[in-house]
Amino acid sequence: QQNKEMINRGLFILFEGVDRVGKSTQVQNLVKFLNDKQLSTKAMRFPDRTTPIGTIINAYLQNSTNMDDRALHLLFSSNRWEAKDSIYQALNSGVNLVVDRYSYSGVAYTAAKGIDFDWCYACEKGLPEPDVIIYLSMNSEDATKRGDFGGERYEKLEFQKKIKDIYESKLMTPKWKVVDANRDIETISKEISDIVNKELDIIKNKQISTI
Ligand code: T5A
Ligand code: NA
Repeated sequence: QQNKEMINRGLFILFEGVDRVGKSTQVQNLVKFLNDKQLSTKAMRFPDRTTPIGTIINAYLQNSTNMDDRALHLLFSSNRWEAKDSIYQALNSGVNLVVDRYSYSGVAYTAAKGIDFDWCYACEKGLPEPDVIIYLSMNSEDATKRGDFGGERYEKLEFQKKIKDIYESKLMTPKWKVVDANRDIETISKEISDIVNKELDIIKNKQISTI
């Protein structure tokens, strides 16, 4: 017990943004940066396609199944709830988590289909809240020109613009760190590691809040 209180909890760092802005690339670089500093850090991603729920989501994303929009939304949300305990476990044991998409992706992508925003948000309430949210920003035309764009169901320009609008007009708060993603990978990584370095000291002993 006493020993446990001496461990600083891990930081919950989230990357958000539309398709192809470079989230997975930056997650990898930040995990490496933190581990190189001897700060134990793990990557996590949503959807987690490895669970039974994730398998259903994956089939949908690869255009091989159809599903009601709300049913799908609840699966994406469940896929986060089923990870809740392991998120707390990691943070409470001092492991930093660098997470690729989370609740805000869930809300933005479903609301962009025309489903009520508050309904979309409600399922996320009570999940552990990220300490730092890094939003990778670039215009949709440029994002769609990046590698492999167009392979999955949501990768259509008009839909990407709607998602971007919901992120930026309804989800973003002053706390979000907006990073220009239309630069070379190393420049972006440097800006992000500077942001995270600052937050490491500020957030150290703050309680984990919920959405
Ligand atoms: N979704 C997700 C929901 O609808 N609801 C939910 O609740 C959740 C969690 C799958 C889909 O599911 C939706 C959102 C998605 O449509 P995913 O598995 O995260 O989500 O999607 P991915 O296809 O894996 O990833 P993204 O398309 O979002 O791409 P990333 O991770 O933003 O970009 P990344 O790093 O893979 O890079 C893309 C390409 O660009 C290059 C890379 O080498 C790569 O080729 N690149 C750069 N090129 C030039 N300059 C840079 N700075 C670059 N950075 C990367
Ligand atoms: Na990705």
